[in-house]
Amino acid sequence: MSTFYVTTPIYYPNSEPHAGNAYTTIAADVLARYHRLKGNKVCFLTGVDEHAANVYNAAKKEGLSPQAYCDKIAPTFVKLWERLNISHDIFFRTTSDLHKRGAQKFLNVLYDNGDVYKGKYEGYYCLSCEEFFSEKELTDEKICPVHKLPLQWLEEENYFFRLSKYQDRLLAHIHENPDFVYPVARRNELLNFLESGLQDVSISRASLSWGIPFPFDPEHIIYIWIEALSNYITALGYETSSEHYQTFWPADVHMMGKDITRFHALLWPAMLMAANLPLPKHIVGHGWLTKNGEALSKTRGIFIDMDGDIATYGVDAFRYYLLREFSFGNDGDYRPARLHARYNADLANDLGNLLNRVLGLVNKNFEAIPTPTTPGEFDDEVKEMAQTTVDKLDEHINTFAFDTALETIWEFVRRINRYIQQTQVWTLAKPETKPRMGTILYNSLEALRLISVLISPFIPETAEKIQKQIGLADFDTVAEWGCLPAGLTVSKGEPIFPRIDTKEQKQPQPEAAAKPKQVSFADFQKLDLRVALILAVEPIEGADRLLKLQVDLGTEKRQVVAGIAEHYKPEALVGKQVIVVANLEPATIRNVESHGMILAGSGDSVVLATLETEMPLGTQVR
Ligand code: ME8
Repeated sequence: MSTFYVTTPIYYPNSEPHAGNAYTTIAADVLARYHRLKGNKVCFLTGVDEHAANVYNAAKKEGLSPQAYCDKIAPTFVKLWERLNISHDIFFRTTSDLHKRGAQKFLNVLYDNGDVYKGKYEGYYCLSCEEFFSEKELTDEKICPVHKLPLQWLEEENYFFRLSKYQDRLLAHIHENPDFVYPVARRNELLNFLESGLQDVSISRASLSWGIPFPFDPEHIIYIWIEALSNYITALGYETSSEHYQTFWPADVHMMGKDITRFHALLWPAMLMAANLPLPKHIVGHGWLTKNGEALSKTRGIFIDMDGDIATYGVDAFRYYLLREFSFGNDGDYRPARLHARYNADLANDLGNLLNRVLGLVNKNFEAIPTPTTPGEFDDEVKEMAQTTVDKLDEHINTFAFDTALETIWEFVRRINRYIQQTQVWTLAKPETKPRMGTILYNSLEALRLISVLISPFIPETAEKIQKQIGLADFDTVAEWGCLPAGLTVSKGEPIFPRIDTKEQKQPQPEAAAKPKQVSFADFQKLDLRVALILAVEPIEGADRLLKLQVDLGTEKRQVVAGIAEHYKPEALVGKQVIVVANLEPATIRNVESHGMILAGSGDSVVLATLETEMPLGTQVR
């Protein structure tokens, strides 16, 4: 059995956790759950980094000892992880004895191996980053580039770690292991930084009292980053070289935000080299979650209303939105309107309606899940796609492309919607076609079972709900076609994602938008609205908002330009049914001909208009 060890950063408990911490932890949770699904032995570590100056200061403000303050805040992290269905195996606290003893042993090893020496340090220090900044990184104001707060000038007799000694080995390691640091942009940043030269780092503080004392000089406490990074081994039982430690070290994935990739990809590996320990396999530094373009920050009080959004849309929709909407390495602006749109389009419509529709047809026409006796058109294509979906998903998860991973599953979801449509299964209830109807419904349910397995790392509650509705007694984790037993009694099918209309959407448009003039019914009838299928989509060079779509109207194919590029990725559109204004005068937009218009709701976000269930192409919409 393979092992898989994944970690999140240990977060500062200077205040309660925020959505940025949740983002990293949900991503790590997906990896942990995915590897458990594959039968791997998993250890998923998260925790809190308690010996920080910002924790000390926050405690002081509240008149509490730092320890009492940590004891108050640490449980708020555990509570959030429970709320978000995080499946961590260890919640680690750096004030635990296990960590203190482990960190001291690690320091002794570095010292004994000759990589720690005493010297003098002076420089500008950020108490929130717990990091010195060199003059060349700063402007005249000496403000922290991350927190925008004034830096402190510190001068101290310190112990130093010979980081510079490892420069060449680090360079070689990153060059020889192209997948050591994800994504590529982060790897390039590190290589540039490395090439400009590494300096030794100070690893002790004489002026502070809140921390772990040096084993060989108790007047000094261990610099927080050195202590914090060592949590990845101390939590496993490094101190006693426990069986757990031997099973799981080196880590497979250290997951984090881009702010701290440098510590993990340079300082930490150098420390491990100095202690003759193996290096973690992947350092993954994702982008910033922003609000109105600004980084979330406990220090600066910029928050996302996680509680409100989870209360409205549910935990799974929140998890889904975070991982589906943003490309993992890049920054992403959190927009409730987009969460809303994704909820209704991807979850309620594509997945929820599919389940509902299939269960409805089974209940109406059969006593239980029918036996597949009558293969027919499209069956093999669907089965093949099931396998390619499983394979592609593996590839995307292994490269931390969570958005593409979800899109891959949703392509399959939409394929099954199309399968229902193409086979017109609801018309097959007559005795002579009923065996075929049963087979199509069996295949659709098997696809839904498989989909429930594939989505389970991302949206575990939904996965279980689907399997329960299909009638499976225990959660089935087999991601292979053909495992669904016939004869199960399916449930009535309560909607797993009931459509949600936000207050804003129900409210009439503001007065400012003058009331449109009434039109006669005859005028309305002049519009020829038709159901169409999107066949292919391309961006239009030089037009960020526009996409060029090829659509099938049943009787003919058309090219249409639509201003939806900021709201839909091209690959997410292919296979969708939309409503087209078919008799609109042709127009040339940015040199591209457009023969019609696609209908969409257009407010804060843009959401395509669709029919509640699919209909034959070319059907008139009135
Ligand atoms: O740095 N978007 O702790 P921390 C996305 N204790 N992720 C974000 C984010 C945002 N806006 N803001 C924070 C520390 N994060 C150290 C770590 S590890 C040995 C020591 C996430 O509480 C992201 O993972 O400041 C980032 O790296 C981490 O929270 C920083 O958490």
